[in-house]
Amino acid sequence: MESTENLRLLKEHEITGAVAISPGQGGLPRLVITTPFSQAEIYLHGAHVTAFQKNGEPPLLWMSAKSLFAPDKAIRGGVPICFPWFGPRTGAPAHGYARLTEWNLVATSACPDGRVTVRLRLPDKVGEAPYSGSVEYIVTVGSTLTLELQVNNHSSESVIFEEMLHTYFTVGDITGVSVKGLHGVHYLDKVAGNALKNEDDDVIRFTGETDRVYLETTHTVEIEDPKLRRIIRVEKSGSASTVVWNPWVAKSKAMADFGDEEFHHMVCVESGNVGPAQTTLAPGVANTLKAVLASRPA
Ligand code: TA6
Repeated sequence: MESTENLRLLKEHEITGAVAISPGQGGLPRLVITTPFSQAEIYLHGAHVTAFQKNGEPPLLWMSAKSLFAPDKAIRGGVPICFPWFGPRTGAPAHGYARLTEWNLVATSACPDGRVTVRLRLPDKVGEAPYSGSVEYIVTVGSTLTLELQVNNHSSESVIFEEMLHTYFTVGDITGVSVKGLHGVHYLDKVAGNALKNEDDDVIRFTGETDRVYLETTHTVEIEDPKLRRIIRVEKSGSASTVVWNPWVAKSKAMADFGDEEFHHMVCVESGNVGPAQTTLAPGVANTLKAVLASRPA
């Protein structure tokens, strides 16, 4: 629970009619963003965008009804920030510590065109990898949702890290969904022992657990959802890896914070730089991972 004083300081970033700040689920500080086009929610915990919905459309981001909202737990859904590593690590949290850390709220702003921008900064972690630079996350809410993860290496040493915007999208029925844009791209198939394969199909369809790390791709990906009659578009820059994931039956049952039947209504299409595409940042250099999430009627 945030202290009264901290909440008072946070509320200085409120913008009437655009940004409201209050305790959210689990008492965690939450920004509620309202624009003429959409609504969104961002928790300081993990700088986690937990909701984005365009007026008149179903939610674009998916959130598990069983997600926990606790300082030592990752939120299940929305856009978890995986940083500075992706995947499991012995003796350390899976997908890194960024999503388990309360980020600092740096600034909020409302643009004349109605879009709202929120800037957050990862506190330097004592004892963690030397990210003595600044890691900032800029979220822009409008008719689209733009996410930018900026890593600045202010140290005198190169830093090496992985990063992934692990985005969960709402779909009407996963068995009717197709994902386009990755034809011909090599991928590591994590449900086949990380076998290296080539995407031979024009579109990806889902008939079982799917967990693929597509390598060396800057492609825009589209998720076609006939049940919700919409197409979701994931455009990115500063990213060479795309992950596609649906846990299906067994993996869903194995996750306490994921409903057994929830896999029918979600798919992850994630944008980042992992594995062979991990980032090495020389001293004084910065880079930005950017994803623009959009949707249109189909
Ligand atoms: O991005 C897919 C993935 O790496 C899967 O292997 C699965 O572990 C998923 O992330 C969720 O990870 P989490 O640590 O959030 O349960």
